[in-house]
Amino acid sequence: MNLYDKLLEKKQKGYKSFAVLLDPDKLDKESCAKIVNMGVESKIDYFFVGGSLLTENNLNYIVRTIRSNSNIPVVLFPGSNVQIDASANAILLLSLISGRNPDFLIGQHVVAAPILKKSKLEIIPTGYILVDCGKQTTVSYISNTTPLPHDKPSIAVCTAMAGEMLGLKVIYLDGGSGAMYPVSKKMISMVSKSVDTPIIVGGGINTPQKAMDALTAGADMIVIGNAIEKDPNLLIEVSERVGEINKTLNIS
Ligand code: 1GP
Repeated sequence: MNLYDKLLEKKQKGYKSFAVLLDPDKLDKESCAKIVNMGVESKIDYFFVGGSLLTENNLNYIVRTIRSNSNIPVVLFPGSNVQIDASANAILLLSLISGRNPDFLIGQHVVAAPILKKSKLEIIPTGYILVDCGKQTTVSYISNTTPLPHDKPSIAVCTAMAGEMLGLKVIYLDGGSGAMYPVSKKMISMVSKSVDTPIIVGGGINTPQKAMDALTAGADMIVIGNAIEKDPNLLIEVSERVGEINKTLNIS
């Protein structure tokens, strides 16, 4: 079963997933190995790899390190079309639908298409909604797009519905890396009720409580990057909390 079908099956059963985002620019060999080992121990669901702007040419090393030390799927979360590595398992093909910059809606994808076609990567078409979460983020600056207002969940709902109608398979609500606070519970809840796609939520989740808030509001998957780089033990705590929710559902 491919990753998307598995994710859909999990969603239908109410099962939650936890992805740890590794930003290749922020990790050295030692910290990468440490987080990968912790992810294996805690049985996290996915490693996401990527960043809005990569300067270190480290992507391939990170993907290989994860692949050779674990069976946890590696999903590319690319900031641009140069962040493709065929040795990963899948790629979120992000269309930045909260923005109005054609390059991030379709342009980058045109350039990436022939490379992706030749790869064996599973392509997961994703409607990426960037939400204002208290400060300007790299993704907002680099993509030259305005984030969706934090307190306007109805705009997020309409954006997610349009994305689903266009055929996007996943909706990703993102406050951006290192956001001051996460996407609101209200927005997550309203979006999750308005579309049938799996909902991924990330950006600014830095405590187990914030992770739980996003999941109980309706996220099918949460993504944490920055906070785990700062305190890798958060990976264990969040993983335990996600496991507790899933245990109550009595599914494998
Ligand atoms: C950013 O959703 C990811 O695109 C994760 O954000 O680094 O703030 O956890 P953080």
